[in-house]
Amino acid sequence: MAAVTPPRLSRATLDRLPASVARPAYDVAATTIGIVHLGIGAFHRAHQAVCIDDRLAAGETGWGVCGVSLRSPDTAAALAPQDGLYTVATRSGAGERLRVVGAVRRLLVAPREPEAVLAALTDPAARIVSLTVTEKGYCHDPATAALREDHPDILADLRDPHAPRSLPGFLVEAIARRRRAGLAPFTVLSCDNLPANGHTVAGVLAGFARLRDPDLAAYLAGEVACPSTMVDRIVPATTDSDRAEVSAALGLHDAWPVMAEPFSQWVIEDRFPAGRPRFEEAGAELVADVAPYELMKLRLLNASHSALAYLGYLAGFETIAEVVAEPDCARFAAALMREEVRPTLRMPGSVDLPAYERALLARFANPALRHRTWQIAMDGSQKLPQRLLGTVRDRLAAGAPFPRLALAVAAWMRYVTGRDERGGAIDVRDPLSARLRAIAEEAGPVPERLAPALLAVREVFGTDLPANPVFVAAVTDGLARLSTHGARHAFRAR
Ligand code: CS2
Repeated sequence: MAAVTPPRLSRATLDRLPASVARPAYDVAATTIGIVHLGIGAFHRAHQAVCIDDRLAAGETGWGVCGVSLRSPDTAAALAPQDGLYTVATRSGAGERLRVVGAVRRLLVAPREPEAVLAALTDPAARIVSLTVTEKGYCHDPATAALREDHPDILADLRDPHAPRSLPGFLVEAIARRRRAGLAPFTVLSCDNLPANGHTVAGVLAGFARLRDPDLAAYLAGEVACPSTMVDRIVPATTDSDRAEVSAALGLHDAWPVMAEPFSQWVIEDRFPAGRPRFEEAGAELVADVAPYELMKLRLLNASHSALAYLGYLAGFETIAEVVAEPDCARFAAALMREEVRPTLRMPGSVDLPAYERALLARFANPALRHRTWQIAMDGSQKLPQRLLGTVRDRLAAGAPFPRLALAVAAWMRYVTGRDERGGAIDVRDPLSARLRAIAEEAGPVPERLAPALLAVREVFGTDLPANPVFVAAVTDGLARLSTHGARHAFRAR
């Protein structure tokens, strides 16, 4: 017997939802767009959009979101027939809560309709352009944060600035058009896991504008606000079984629900000349300086996530919860945070780092989130600098040891060779994967050769780290441990 597909989630079917499912407490159709979001993936939908949904419900109805995909049309294809509605499934050992979010009012796909995206960005009502385009979307050099002028998308956007494809290309063209039309610029709100993300995006925009027109670069520097933010919520990729389970619970088909942990944090630098929703009334923290919070999150959460992902993958674990269920792996992460990272952080007095670290381990252990080590291992060349290497530099400057961070870097090296400990192929997803693999093949497996060969990748390690004998020795030692005893044992030995 053919399975009966339930009706689609949409405005017309909202009233069929079971009472247990939360839904927009406002007239979704009556809201208007005030925010254009570039990179409408699962993270935005589980994080910023939920906060905005709360503000729409509180009556700030001019801040709906126009969600733009810079690459794949998949999210738009899933959500457009649902009037932009989707479910956030909050999962923990205590069970699951479902909430239908109405904040995303329009969906666009940049490669298919670049003019429509530019029109949305130049609409006078668009006062914030927020971003979750992942590290590689910034077209920058991760080690220096400068715009990569040789990036293929940047070269294409310089040749044809009026039909852009990159993030800097879209934003600079939109700002130029607004300026010509006498419209105030929007605030650019980066919500990516980059240190000083506002400063970073301002830097790539300035770099791109300078190549186009120095006068535009000066305008940008003087007029466009790019506040920094720290964003945090663990949001694993949605699987087909998640889709089926959520649709069954709704009694309606949701083509792309998002899965999230209960925890959510958003710290925002309060610099919005064009106005903003009262994010603080939806749980966000508005502060004068986000930098300490960003470092805390990148160096504690994301660093231990990446360390557990590379070591855990090599040791044969599929999810982060499985890794930290092993006492010696959990001890490794706790010691990495306490002994190697914590001494490098300077936090406002109100922040209790030991409590934050304990809470992280509890979040990683969430049994209901199947967050795959393979997912976190993606794009390591773009993630390592801000997650691990900034801390390493601080430790080197202080003459302090960092064996666990070095082991994590070594595990990344093992991982990008593309072969696991049993000789099986690893599906390495990284913009540099082909180059990294070629370097590893040329160097061969001997740690004394493999370590310096990969350390020469300047975009990741800069020029200082490969020249530092203490760092080179620590990473080589980590690789030697991995190849002699394997990752499972390496967790234990530390
Ligand atoms: C993870 C992050 O995939 C990854 O690299 O470390 O997405 C992490 O889950 C979030 O930053 C948590 O806020």
